[in-house]
Amino acid sequence: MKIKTVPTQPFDDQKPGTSGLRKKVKVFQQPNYLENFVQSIFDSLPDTQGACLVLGGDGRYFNREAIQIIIKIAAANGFSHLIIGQGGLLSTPAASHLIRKNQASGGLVLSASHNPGGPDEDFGIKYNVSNGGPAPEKYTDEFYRQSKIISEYKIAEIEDIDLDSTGEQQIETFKVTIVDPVDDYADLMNQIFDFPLIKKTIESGDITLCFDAMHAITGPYAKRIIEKMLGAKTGSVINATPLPDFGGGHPDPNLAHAKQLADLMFSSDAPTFGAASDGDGDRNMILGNNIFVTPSDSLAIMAANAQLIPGYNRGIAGVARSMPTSQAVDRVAEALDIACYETPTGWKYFGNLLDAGKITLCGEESFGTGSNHVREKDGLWAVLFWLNLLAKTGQSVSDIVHQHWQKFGRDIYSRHDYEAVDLTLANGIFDYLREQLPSLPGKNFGKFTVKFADEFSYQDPVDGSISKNQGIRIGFEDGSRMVFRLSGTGTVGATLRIYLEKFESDPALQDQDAQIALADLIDLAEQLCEIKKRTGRDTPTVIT
Ligand code: G16
Repeated sequence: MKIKTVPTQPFDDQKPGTSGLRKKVKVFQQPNYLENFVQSIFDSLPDTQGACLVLGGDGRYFNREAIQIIIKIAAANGFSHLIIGQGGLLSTPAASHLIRKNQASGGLVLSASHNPGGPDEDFGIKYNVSNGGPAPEKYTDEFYRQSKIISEYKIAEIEDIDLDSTGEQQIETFKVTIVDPVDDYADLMNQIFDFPLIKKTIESGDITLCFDAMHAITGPYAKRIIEKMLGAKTGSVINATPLPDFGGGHPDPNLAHAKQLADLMFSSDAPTFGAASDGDGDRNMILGNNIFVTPSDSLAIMAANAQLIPGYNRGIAGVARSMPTSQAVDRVAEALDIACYETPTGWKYFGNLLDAGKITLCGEESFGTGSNHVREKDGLWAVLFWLNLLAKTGQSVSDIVHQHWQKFGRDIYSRHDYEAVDLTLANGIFDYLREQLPSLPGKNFGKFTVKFADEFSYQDPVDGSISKNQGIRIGFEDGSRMVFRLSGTGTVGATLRIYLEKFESDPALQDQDAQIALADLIDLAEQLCEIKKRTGRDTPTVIT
């Protein structure tokens, strides 16, 4: 195989964010941009000689071209085996599973997750390590360091690989296996959940459902699993064909972006269950007939009911949530007498806890839930968990949620996002917040008295590594909390996130609209951070 060494210059903006490197497609299309980053990853790995790599993406614009380039760079860097999803497609959790199942040295997933796709939109690339999980910081720091000193990359001069036919293709000692993207993942789900029971309940009409794949990667997975294997009517999965631009939509499963589904679920024709997933299939949104389940509540409900699911019927070891996620799961952990860990935002922080067996379930407010079955959050897994729960209990989504609140209380929760904020303004807001932190504890703001105010820092209980500056937390004596963070996944300016939560133990007050229940806290957040005043905006870009 002929290998070409190409001289190159570093780019100064290849620092991975919360989940890999995300940029506009046009940035990735610059000569050598993708090549540099992939070579920087390979230069950071201890050994690529003879190694096996999993490769696939969410099908967004530039996916196929990027895959052909990566195949050639991988071959030139000594990888001997690539496992690629047919058509270049793999959901993030399916890629995680394939890495684990094949004991691959790692994987590259091409996705900008829930960000829009298309020639003028976003592309992304992330590396997952041999446990199937996102590369921890010590890796991503090294990728960035290499990207700043790179002077050449290696590329094999071979023909493009046929991505559309399953089976093996061999070029000298280099082997490419094209696999059906759904097969192995569907088998894994079948092992965890009670498929016969779910199927029976769906076929009897006790569960009616709509799953919105948002023209993204979960279309083929949901068609196979929900319609074919579990017997839901054809058409139960909507927007099921992955499109390079996601049909012009924003593949983010929340009430604002999955509007078609949200409108249906809050109408008089609502089925009993509704769900959606995102661009790369790791996020989920859960709805019932006229009810939306917040991701934080969903995690807590899963933890409280895990023993009803075959894959977890021997109990769960512990749980974890990202810091801005509501404290609902903490209450369940306390009742179950199991550990509950609070980690920074980013799925990579759950990896060590899962590997060490300290936790079984984990989740984030950003529509991510998962377990030890893979090392990524998993959208369809969460949907199947809920379907199994509905089938097993015979209850509606609304009944399950209200019973949970009655037992544990409700953590009323909302997140306000301000997108594309000018970077200098955003930094000014954070400087202003930081200045106030030392003087806040003990201060009264109407009915709220500040209990603590700090900048979150995390020490990993397994390897002792420390991650600082992970968001500003202000907690109040009554258990309410607000958190301010800058997103690590946005691609334009800064995205400022304000997370608000309030605990309500009185069942008579639990059914309130979150924005109304949190109104005082929302006003106080503005008083403390001045985002509206400083940016001149009157409302958040997105409220979830
Ligand atoms: C990624 C990470 C998540 C994180 C989310 C939002 O999700 O994997 O752990 O919660 O981004 O991060 P941020 O608040 O920094 O934008 P995804 O689905 O985009 O890969």
